[in-house]
Amino acid sequence: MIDASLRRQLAALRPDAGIVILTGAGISRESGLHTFRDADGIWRQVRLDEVATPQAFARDPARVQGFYNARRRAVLDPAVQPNEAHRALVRLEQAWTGPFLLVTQNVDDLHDRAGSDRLLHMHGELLKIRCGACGRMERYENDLAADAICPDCGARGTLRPHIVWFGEMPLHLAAIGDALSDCGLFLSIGTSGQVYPAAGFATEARMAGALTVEINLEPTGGLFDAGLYGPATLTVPAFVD
Ligand code: BV8
Repeated sequence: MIDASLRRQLAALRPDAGIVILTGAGISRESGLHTFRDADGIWRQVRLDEVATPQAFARDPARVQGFYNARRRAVLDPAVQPNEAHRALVRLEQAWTGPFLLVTQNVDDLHDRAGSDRLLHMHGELLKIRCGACGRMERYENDLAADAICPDCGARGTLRPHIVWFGEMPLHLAAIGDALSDCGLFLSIGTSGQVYPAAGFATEARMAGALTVEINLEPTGGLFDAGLYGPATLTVPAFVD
């Protein structure tokens, strides 16, 4: 599955080279969660500007909370569990002696549950809510009502999913930028590369001299040095092990 040229390039990586991995919804597909832009994807069923922007929340908070309540329930479904791809990345993290950072665009907690440690959720986390007025944050596993009251500041209707909506600033960009600038291998796994700034990370890594590899069901058209194509539960373990 890994061709001889890629194998040579990987073998030439220095043991102290940094690894940065970017994951997207494709890695969680085989755990039973929908992607966004595939034929049965979430953004094919719901318009993102009606549920995933600050303007949508201001206009119709009940609709937005309902959308995220359903997504929260889906992640908490006992059938939804980390898969072989999530677990392979934990093995890579544990085996690699150089700097390592796993950046996920996913708002599910499957990397966390698999045991990834050096992990940043750049688009937030479904199982957390925060108060837009006072910043209070908590883990949250239930449905959230649009008129809920913040237990700290007493504001009504300000509690929201801890999600980076379109038009909002993604999280941890400074730490991600530092890791990309000191990166020998960049892996993009299960992401269509349509959403910025994440879609620009491969270019940043390349400018730092990194080998860039895409792992996906099919090529996305991004600028990568090599690609491995097929279901993540097969390709990611094949790459790692
Ligand atoms: C920002 C949480 C300023 C939400 C998400 C024009 C108008 C308005 C805005 C913009 C514009 N042009 C650019 C922008 C900026 C905008 C943007 O990029 N828009 C795009 C759509 C054009 N970006 C933003 O607004 C971002 N903020 O820019 O701030 C800034 C920042 C930095 C510096 C200066 C200024 C904030 C974006 C965050 C949005 N929130 N997530 C929620 O979850 O409800 S993003 C959304 O897309 C998803 O939630 C997900 O996180 C993200 C990425 O999607 P993917 O994970 O890639 O999923 P997708 O379905 O697309 O692809 C799945 C892939 O998996 C496919 O390739 C498929 O082949 C593959 N696959 C499927 N099955 C498998 C598989 N692969 C392997 N195995 C399988 N089994």
